Amino acid sequence: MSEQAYLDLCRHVLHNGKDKEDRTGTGTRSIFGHQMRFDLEEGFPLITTKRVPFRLIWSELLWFIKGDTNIRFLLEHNNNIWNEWAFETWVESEEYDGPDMKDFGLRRLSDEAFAEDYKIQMDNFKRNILEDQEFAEKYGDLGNVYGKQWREWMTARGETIDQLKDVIEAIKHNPDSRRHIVTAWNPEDVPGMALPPCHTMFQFYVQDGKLSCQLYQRSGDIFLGVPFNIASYALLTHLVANECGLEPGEFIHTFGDAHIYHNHFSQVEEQLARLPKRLPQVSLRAPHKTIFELSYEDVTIEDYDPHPGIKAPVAV
Ligand code: DHF
Ligand code: TMP
Repeated sequence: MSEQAYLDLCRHVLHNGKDKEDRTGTGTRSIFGHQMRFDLEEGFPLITTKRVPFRLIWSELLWFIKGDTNIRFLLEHNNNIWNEWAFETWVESEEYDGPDMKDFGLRRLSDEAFAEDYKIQMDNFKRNILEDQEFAEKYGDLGNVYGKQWREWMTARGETIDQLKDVIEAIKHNPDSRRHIVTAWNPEDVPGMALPPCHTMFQFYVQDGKLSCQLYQRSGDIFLGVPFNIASYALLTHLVANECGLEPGEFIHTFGDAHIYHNHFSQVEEQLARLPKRLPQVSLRAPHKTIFELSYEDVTIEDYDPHPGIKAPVAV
């Protein structure tokens, strides 16, 4: 069963990982180098041992596919997963004149009065992004993150490369190629990004009418981010396969630093005590549209009957 690969990773890191400090000051238990395989014919790999909100995964992927890097699109879809990284740029700017938000990621966890101030500032920020176009353009943008690199990589000559469109054309016309690669890691742009890409590069592979995808993820937050990343790339594989007249094959997930944050340990234990259920199915309502014509309503998840969600704080 596909999900077992994920549960095995959780157990492996919890028991055999080494404790390691990290940028966020939270602390992690970590390993370096790991690979999981998901056979997409067995079902759609949306984790069932806790509820994972598919609508957030699909709206984020749609945002990448559209080449968008501004959280406004996400907020319009009631998706809050990138807020903290845009908010950080706002509260560090000269224009911000509210209470000091330094280290808000950690402070909101231990200081209740601060957490209230933070919530007020974050709610204001979100409202401004949604209601004020100029503010959104200035402070909603995360830099040249995934969408920009996938769809509009800037060349030294001042031209752009649409990596996603090119790779789809190449899969259609030269399926045996070993060069079906999209990379989000643009070293020139990394310093200007709110968060350098975690899912950095992926490659497609065609065999026996099936399309497989392998992702290299340099850094994986096993409890929060990784279930999203698995489902996101599995969905991307379905969408690209559909467009190329292929069936989905395997999703192969390769990691650099795979870690569990110290404040996620009890949540991981709780999840590991549960038994996986049958995997759901993804359904494309408009199979004849190209990937670039899809809208939010065109993709749904069916027969998803997970265990309840488990909350955990995200490290900023
Ligand atoms: N930073 C860290 N430390 N870990 C991440 O996984 C991460 N992911 C990012 C940006 N920065 C990150 C983008 N993706 C959540 C999931 C994915 C994600 C960001 C956040 C998250 O908090 N998921 C919650 C539900 C959130 C909600 O319902 O709004 C979860 O329980 O899965
Ligand atoms: P880092 O840039 O210091 O590696 O921090 C990024 C953190 O975010 C790290 O815990 C990995 C996590 N992450 C994911 O696991 N998946 C994602 O898609 C994103 C954006 C981040």
